[in-house]
Amino acid sequence: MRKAYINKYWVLCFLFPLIFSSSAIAEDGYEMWLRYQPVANQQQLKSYRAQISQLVVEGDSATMQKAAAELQRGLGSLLAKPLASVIGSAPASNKPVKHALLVGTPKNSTMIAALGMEQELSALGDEGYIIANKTLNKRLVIVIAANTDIGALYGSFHFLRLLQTNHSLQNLAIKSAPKLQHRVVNHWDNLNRVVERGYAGLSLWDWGTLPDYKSPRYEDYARINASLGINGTVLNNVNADPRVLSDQFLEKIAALADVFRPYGIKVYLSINYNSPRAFGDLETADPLDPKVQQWWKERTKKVYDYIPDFGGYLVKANSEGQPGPQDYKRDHADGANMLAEALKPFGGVVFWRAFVYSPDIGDRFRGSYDEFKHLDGKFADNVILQVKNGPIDFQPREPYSALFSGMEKTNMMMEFQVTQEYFGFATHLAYQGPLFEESLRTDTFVKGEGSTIGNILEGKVFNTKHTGMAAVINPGTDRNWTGHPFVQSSWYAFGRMAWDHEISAEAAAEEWLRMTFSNEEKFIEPMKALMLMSREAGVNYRSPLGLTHLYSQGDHYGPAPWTENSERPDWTAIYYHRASKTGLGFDRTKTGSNAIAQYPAPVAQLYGDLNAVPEELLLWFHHVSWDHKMKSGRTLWEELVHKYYEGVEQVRAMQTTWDAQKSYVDAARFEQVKALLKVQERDAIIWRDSCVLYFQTYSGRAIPAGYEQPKHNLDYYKFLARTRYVPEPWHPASSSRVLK
Ligand code: BDP
Repeated sequence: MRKAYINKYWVLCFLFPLIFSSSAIAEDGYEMWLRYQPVANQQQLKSYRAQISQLVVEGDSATMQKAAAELQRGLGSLLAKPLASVIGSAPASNKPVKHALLVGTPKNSTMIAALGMEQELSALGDEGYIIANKTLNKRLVIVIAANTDIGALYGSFHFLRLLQTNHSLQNLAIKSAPKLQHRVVNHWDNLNRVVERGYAGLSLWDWGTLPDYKSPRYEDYARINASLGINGTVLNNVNADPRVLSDQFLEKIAALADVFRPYGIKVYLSINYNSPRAFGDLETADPLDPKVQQWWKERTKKVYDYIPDFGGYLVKANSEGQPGPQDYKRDHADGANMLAEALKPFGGVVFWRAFVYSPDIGDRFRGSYDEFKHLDGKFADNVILQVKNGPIDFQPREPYSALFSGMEKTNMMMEFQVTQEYFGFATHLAYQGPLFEESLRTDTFVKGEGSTIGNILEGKVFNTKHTGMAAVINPGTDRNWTGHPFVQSSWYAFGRMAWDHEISAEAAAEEWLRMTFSNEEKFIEPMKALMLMSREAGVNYRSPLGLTHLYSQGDHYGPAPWTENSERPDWTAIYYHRASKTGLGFDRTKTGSNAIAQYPAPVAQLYGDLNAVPEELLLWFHHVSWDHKMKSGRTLWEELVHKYYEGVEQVRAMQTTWDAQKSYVDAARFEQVKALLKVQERDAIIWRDSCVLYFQTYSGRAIPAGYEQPKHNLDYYKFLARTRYVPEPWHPASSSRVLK
């Protein structure tokens, strides 16, 4: 008796608070931003409950079933009570109960049809939706209406977001449609499940157990992406294994495509250009050879036999040792168009990567523009050039890739990187939203003011047929998908900006924080500031003022500005910073490589003028004297030191901010982020001291008084770099690193 009483007592006193107080729940980050925790603000909860009395989802397609399931799961949990629901085949009447939430399309829902929304919906296309308060048969209702089922699913996720972020449900008049067509995530997953530049465990795709076992993670992965409106996924690494097109793999890939399909996500594959040879079928992969063309037509048909709605191929050709059309003296357009022709009958597209820089070019900055500019207008209309945001390679800050303003007659899409290859892997906190925003809002002036990268991508500036945005993401078997919990935020921001490139980094950060952690204002404001500062902090302690690529070859984690030997000069660090006794930086003006001539005149003028170029890009374009006066009044040397020290101070400020959030965050995630910020502080100091001491050997100037002096000498930091832990088993640098 007594024992039973005690048990009940324990349940009431201890388990209940554990279940209902979000800060006390042990969370592992698996749910990402789809946590659907009960609305904490009691007044808000009451009003939501009053405004949503019943869920009516008409239409019984797989997609509508997913929308219904997500709403039931999400609303049931947010409102902390099961919701009365009518799901599936359309109710005969159009008399909803008061405060019903109606979800559907005019085609599959009698109630939505009765509202006569066709006109309003017509401008929103195949993926857009409306969320609005309406009156139907004198009853107040909320509708989520779209032209298609997938639009209704996107609207459902948006509606859940409104509650998750404590948005009012009154005067709702939301109309939303994506600004870009192809909103794609790229996985750099090898078929042996090692993820290139991944840092969050093994590949999600368990090829060994597919197609028979479909891990529940596959569907959760689809939910996460669909909640952002992502509609494509490239499953495998751009350094592609040809086996991915074999029947054995296609059967497995088809099983994944089946899971993703109801969520509107198409599967794409990275292909190896030499596949006809690798399969042992042909001696050549020359795109102008009819046998090669036929081979690709047949293989592509096979792909569509397995996956009828297959999206297309992503291709890294003639880049970093990958095969491509140039091996047969053909150009990139020949190569891409051959694949485009094979895909065309099925509606597929080619994402052809512009990340190409041949070893014999003088300035790598110029590389991909010089490769592709003369091919403008030569690509088939189902080829889309996938261009990294900057001319080099996902550096903490880059000026924009001149291809965006240079290729007027070519479909182009953006390639961003969410995985933090150059940003401290999954160890450092570095929200990438500000980088994406900066890039998308950059004005190229190519057709006058307002020719921003975002508008170019949208097809507003050059009027191209296909539009899109891709990001290299890093999810793996780590329970929280991304390693560092905050890498999730960059995935989130990417997805939101792929939907609407005008969404700000700040808005995306706020939504993510509210959904991922807490709606408490006292938490949101400081944490938003922390996130918005985190990218700049990473720039400051790594490569301020337009320095770039101060890494050793292969290992992109720690500092190695002294790297001077490699197979290629542009795989060293000294190639990029060009430090000398007189100054620092890469002259890309007329007196140097003249790469600035690749930009439209207003941009070339701005970047080419030593006194006008934005200081954060200074050393990208100019070799600058150590005594050059900066806007702050400091010399270049003093400013450089200042920035490196500022970066470390920013990490310390991030630590202080985080420490103050203990009461708003569950213990597991709180302690994890706290510990990782400690590592980040340690690494930031290593970056700062390595770089300042190294550049000092050229500047010959002292670290100004008032800054804490490095604890060790330069040799110490060089040794650290040689013995560093590199969590990349795929990369030669991690095994062949030797003590010399
Ligand atoms: C670089 C990475 C390399 C990728 C390459 C690419 O270091 O691992 O294969 O980009 O984008 O950033 O193809």
